[in-house]
Amino acid sequence: MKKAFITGINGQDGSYLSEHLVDLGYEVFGMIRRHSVSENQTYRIEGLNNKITTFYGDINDQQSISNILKKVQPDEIYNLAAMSHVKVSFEVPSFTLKTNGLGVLNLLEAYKAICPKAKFYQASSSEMFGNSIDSDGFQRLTTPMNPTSPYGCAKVLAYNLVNHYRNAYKLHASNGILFNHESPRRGVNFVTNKVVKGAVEIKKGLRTKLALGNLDSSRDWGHSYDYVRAMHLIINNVKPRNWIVSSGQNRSVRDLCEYVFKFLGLNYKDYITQDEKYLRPEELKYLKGDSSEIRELLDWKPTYSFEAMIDEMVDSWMKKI
Ligand code: G4F
Repeated sequence: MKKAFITGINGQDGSYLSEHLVDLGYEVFGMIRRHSVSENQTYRIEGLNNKITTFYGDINDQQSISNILKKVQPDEIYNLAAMSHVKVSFEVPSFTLKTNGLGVLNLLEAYKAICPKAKFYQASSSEMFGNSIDSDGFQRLTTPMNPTSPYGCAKVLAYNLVNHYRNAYKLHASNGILFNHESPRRGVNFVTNKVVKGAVEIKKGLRTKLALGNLDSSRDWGHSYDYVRAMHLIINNVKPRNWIVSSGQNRSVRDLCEYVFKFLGLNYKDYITQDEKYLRPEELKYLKGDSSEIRELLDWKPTYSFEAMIDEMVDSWMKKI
């Protein structure tokens, strides 16, 4: 039985990845950062309670990582732990750099010292590209990285550390550069789930307006379920390397609002307002990823369209509210 260790196991991606690996017959271990509201921490992985093993730890706490790796001796390490909100990273830049940058260094050091034969996956992000776009309108591995947020800067640091540790110490370490990916398990302060939840509340007469920030930015949105399957393919490729995972299509936040409200029989223009507090000091305006390599070489393809994903999210909120 192969052993997988996942940091950030209780997040959106961690929960889908755990389910996928349990289904594939893995023994799954995960690290959870202590939080004052304990029930908020594990609701995404409650269904897996007796199928996975979790430990308290923190990517900023070298000792906790080393202790867990010594106990588990994993075959595969998935680093999904991060301060994942781009807007919040402007407010806590130092914490973001520590966690998303130096935290990865802590993990790489422990991995190199304790279980160097394991394979390593780093959750890299399309936020690293900032506003660089190739002339054909796509971002790919060769697109320059010009991050536009503390979050993006920290992810570039981690990306380079993974490349360096792979080259210097011959570790099987890979970066998956994932474009935005969503699901009903997405945090409600990310724009997709915020819009879906807000629109359902409006539909049910619980509110009359929804305030957003920039409606003109475009994102390449896929489903987390599809993207965690890519993580497993990436870590199991014979040769460690970097990959792009994306849908290859993009839509603006305005398009998202239009689709969600229309689905509910509403016109978004009657309900969406703009509030400066949701604007970012520097905005990443446009993301569209070229994932042709992973499709051709690892036979990965998404099962969800944008519409199917949003419909699932709407359905989930209609049942919950
Ligand atoms: O949903 P978002 O907050 O996602 P963002 O910033 O693109 O980051 C996500 O994707 C990255 C991959 O590129 C990940 F690395 C990262 O961890 C995270 O998963 O915002 C999407 C867009 C932005 O342009 C933002 O300015 O939506 C715009 N937006 C407009 N109004 C809003 C809002 N975003 C949020 N969160 N809340 C709003 O009210």
